Amino acid sequence: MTHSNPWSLSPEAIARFHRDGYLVVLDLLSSDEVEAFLQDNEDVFAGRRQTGLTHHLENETWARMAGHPRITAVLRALMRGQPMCVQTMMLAKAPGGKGIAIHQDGYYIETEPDTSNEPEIMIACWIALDAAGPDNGGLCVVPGSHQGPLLQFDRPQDSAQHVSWVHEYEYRNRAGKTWMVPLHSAEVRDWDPAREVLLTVPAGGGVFFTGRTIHGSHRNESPDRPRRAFACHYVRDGTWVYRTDIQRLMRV
Ligand SMILES: O=C(O)CCC(=O)C(=O)O
Repeated sequence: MTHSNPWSLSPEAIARFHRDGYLVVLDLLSSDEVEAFLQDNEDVFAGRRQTGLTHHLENETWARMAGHPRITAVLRALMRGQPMCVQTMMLAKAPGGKGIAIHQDGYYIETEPDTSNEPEIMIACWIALDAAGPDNGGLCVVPGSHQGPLLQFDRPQDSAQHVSWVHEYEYRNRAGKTWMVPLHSAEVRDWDPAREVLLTVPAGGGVFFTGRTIHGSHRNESPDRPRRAFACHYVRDGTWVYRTDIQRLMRV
């Protein structure tokens, strides 16, 4: 973890990100910023406002959060280029709520070039809006997993722990050719659970991880503590995203 000023990441923090495939920044947002964002999204948590993956393109608060100067300063340092926001997600997990099986984002967001040579051309920023840890379904990562390939995957194996879905997406290449690709919720096959690190992140803290880093979350086992998080995924400018539903990138 780093306690350094996230406006200017230390060379050690940057090196740790490239070694481990993730970096926790404890003080990404102030408590006032977290509170204001939670309040602004009360109707989302109450189910009165629907939000798709591109809600930041129509909602100013989400756009401002995706382009928050602290987040973009960290991204620029880690990505070594101009970040472009691909998608944004509110990940609210009430007590008892299921997690997202352990996966690599490069499977859901295929790009050209892909993430094999430089995993950091795709980076997620996952922001804890509540203190998040092992008991309430916090984020987990497999350190160093970004240095390997995109792995084989199955459907999530434990339906009590993890959500499951199937969806067909339209893809379009740079030349304009389109085709359909069925995707499903994925769980990496044959991974070693002993390598999983269950992160503890305070509200306002963020986790940055690459498109290859194995990560996910488990069920919220807490009786009374929600785990609300906001996740933004970015690619380096010039990277092609194949899925047409998230192809309109936002410069941040
Ligand atoms: O918050 C979670 O449960 C998992 C988040 C995730 O998989 C992601 O942001 O890519």
